[in-house]
Amino acid sequence: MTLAFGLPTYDASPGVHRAQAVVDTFKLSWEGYYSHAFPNDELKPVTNGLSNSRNGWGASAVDALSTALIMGERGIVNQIIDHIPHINWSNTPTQVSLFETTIRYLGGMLSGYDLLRGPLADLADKPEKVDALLAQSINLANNLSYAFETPSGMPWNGLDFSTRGHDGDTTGLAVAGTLILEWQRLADLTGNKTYSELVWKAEKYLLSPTPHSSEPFPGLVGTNINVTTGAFLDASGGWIGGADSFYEYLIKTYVYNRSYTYLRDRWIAAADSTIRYLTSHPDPRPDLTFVATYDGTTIQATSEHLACFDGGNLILGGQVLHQQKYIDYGLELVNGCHATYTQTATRIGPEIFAWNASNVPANQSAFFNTTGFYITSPGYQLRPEVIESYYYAYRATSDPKYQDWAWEAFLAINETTRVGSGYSSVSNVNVEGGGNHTDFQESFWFAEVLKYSYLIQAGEAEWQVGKDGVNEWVYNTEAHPVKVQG
Ligand code: DMJ
Repeated sequence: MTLAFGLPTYDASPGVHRAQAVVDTFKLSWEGYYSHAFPNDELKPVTNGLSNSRNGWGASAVDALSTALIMGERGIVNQIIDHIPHINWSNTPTQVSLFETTIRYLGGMLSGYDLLRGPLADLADKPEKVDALLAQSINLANNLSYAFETPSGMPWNGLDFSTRGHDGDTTGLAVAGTLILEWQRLADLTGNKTYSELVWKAEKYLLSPTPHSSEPFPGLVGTNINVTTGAFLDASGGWIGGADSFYEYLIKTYVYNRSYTYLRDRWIAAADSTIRYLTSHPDPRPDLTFVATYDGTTIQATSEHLACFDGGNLILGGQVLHQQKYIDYGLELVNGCHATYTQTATRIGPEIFAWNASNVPANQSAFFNTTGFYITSPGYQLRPEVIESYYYAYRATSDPKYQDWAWEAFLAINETTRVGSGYSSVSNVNVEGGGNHTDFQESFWFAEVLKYSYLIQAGEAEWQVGKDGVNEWVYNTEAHPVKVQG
């Protein structure tokens, strides 16, 4: 086996060799980041430079914690938990995103705390560093809390900590709808209900949307929201970026606490409407199923890498609710997203794709006729969603085909994105080599791509998604496992 450059030469048999290969990639990525960029946010692997796109609080380190824990990488775990007590959450020169800060930093620390207070307690060299994970979660949430001081309680997303300013009167569905899991967990761990009251006040506007026209299909709502009134500003959306994780958290927060039946029921409405109204098959490839987007009741034949979490989310819902129809539909979506990977030059799927037969670019008509889609944004930013859905598909079916698909994607990503001191986003998945290495290693490379690539090959553990719909842990949208309440 070698990880010096390019394709690792592992034994391709399933199981331990593959899992170890992913661990080796994680360690190599960590060493590059730790040598050249820690404690900044991201590594720029081509130039051995650094970046602070997430406020300079060490996003890659905090995002890597739960993966290092699950992989049992004790040395890395302790490097990260030694760092976290030194983060000053009140001080940053750049705008703070409530959404990104919640899912990466708050989610990362709470997950680390849950794992280190629970099944992985022996990985922490100093117990006081574990206590600091919760203390720092409280510090962070206290600094973020003024986001909710709006006339409606619907939060601003872009925050300026130095002036207590904000970025305007419009927020997004994914922003407001991807807070309940992390902030509820914080409330449950601390006993301080203020954290949960803030996010539930905002969530209620999303569960009972106004105006009526902003819910063009039962359970499927618009994307932009007025912060002053809590009302939706449009009726456009889908399972795409800007909206996606609102739907994801309906079922995941129900998994966290089964008393939230109204979240379950809104997820069922959204899932049923998706099956009924958004299901789409490309003309040249009727065997493939994609989920369309909508503008009101007008359907658009376009989707994204980001949306490819939807198959996994449908499968999770189907398992938890014991409804095979959602599992079957989710598996169809997983198959569609798999086709976006296997038919490109790099065997990695593009950022955005479409299948509107009357709008195919002339230079992609042959590609469209074979593949069933054309590419409208060709980059790959080390995103996890396709492998994430393979993971849920494998947990639901135990079919080793999904382990093979994840391994093939891992090898393709390794071959195309491995450069310099780490792994880089690339400009074009449909040319040999991926076009240019755009010199950026996202923190979710550590949190998500490597975690799901590992988990699907790894053995049973209490944090694995249940094969029978019963889960002890639930993964937030950044793949940080949160201990369920029951
Ligand atoms: C991650 O931050 C999360 O998965 C989020 O839900 C969507 N975007 C990235 C990964 O693509």
